[in-house]
Amino acid sequence: MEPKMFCFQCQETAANKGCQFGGVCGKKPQTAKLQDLLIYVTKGLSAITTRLRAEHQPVPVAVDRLVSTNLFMTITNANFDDQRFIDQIDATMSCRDELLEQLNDNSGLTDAATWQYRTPEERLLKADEVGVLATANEDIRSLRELTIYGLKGLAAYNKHAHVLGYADAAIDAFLQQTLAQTLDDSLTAADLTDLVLTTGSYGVKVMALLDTANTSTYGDPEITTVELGVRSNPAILISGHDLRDLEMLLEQTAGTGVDVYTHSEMLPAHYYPSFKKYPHFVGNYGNAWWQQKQEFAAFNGPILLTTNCLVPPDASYQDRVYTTGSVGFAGCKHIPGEIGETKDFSAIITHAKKCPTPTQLESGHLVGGFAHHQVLALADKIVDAVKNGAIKKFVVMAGCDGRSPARNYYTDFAQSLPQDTVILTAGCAKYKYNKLQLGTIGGIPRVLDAGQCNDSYSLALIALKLKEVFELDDINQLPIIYNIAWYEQKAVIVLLALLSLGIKNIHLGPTLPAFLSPNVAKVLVENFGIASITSVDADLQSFFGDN
Ligand code: SF4
Ligand code: SF3
Repeated sequence: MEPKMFCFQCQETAANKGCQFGGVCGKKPQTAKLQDLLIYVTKGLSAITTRLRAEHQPVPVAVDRLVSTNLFMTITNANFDDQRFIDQIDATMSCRDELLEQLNDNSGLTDAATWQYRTPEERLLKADEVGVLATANEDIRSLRELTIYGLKGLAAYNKHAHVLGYADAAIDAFLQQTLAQTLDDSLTAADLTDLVLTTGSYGVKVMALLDTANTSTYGDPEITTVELGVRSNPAILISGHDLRDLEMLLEQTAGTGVDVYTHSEMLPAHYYPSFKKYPHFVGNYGNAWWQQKQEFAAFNGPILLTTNCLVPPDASYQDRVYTTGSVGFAGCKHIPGEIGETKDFSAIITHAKKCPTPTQLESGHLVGGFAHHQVLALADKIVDAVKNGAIKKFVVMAGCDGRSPARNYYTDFAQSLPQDTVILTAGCAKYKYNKLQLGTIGGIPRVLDAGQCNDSYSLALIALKLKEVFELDDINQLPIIYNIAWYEQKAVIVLLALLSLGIKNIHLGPTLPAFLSPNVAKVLVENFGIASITSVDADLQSFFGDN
């Protein structure tokens, strides 16, 4: 059968090679092609903005936001709505054409910067030509896509910072310049490898920017107990990563009798002081994104998806799913609102009032809030525990969760760790072990949750602080093991950021990315000691030896 699409950007790609007939995630071939085309015209726009900057001409902030939004929309499980992609392609092309007029020198521009279409058929024909497989050389393709996926993660975090009014012109310029360079056939594999590593260093910068945006706006995360049970009011479930959307929703639901619960990556919102003032902000409902079909059905009330991960909803609850921001699904109601605008959540609040209360899934609570500020406040206690041998090792288990049964490895691994180890986590990967009751060491929980995947930045800051306290020359001398679970492209930028900080011997699972060609994988193994996971026993042996 003739392939209908090609996408290999996430960990669940078909046969760990590529989705060719429809996405494992539910993405349709037509949607995949429109995403390819959106990326292509965004590269063209970026080629023009990069040249404008070289000519010392200004690039409007709205264009920086557009580029980040476009990349964000193509992240796994963000947007499945073809019309949204068509509108975005058209908006990007008209912005591109307007800026093209302003160039002093428009010679030798790439096709992506000038291409036009007249009919939907022409649009689809172009989409067929510009996908991942347009790069014939498998190593160049691998490095280009590794860069682009890193940039997608970077763009997502950048957009979250933009939403809160924080931007760094150098990050936007780098993002656009690098995106444009993925079209440059003169770059060698060595040039592209450098680009991958530089992308990682900008990953650190963007996570730092978002950390500043989040903590300046909502306060520093602090140790917090989060309820897992339900109350008896109608309620809204909010998922994804966008804290500004949560803030607007909490303000608009205050006093309405409608409660608000978090799902998946929104759980860490409870750790921020600013959100604690809302008595109707109840707790967390459910687990990581991939269990949403059962959990959204049981929630009974409306659900607001602010970012990935959205699973194409079942008909039984689709009318209760609302999307906003970069998320979309044809048939689900989309709540509009540009950066800086106040969104109107009245429709979802009215809807909630007509719904039964949530069905209780579990009871008890979780404890989290161990981002850098809180952990550094506990530094003396932690350093003493390391010095007196109560804590022998830290294990960074950040990243994403996913539906593959192979990921039970992470539950088993966490459970089998020696009692004198502490897990440092961030991202939805935590749901594999955050309800295990792994106990405490001298009052310090054995699972320290820093927050969302972008809060992996906190884990890096904690490592750097420990390096300073223990007066080490090399971050790799610390008693820290890295066993990262990846799924989508935000985990790619987290991984590249860790590499750029010089961290070596990271284990990555449950499989190595399909987009790493054998040669590119070899470079990562030889230069950074990256390894895939094997079995719990074998990995524990390799990390801990016979101790
Ligand atoms: Fe396949 Fe993942 Fe791409 Fe979806 S995002 S089409 S599952 S590779
Ligand atoms: Fe999870 Fe989608 Fe990546 Fe922010 S919600 S970590 S997978």
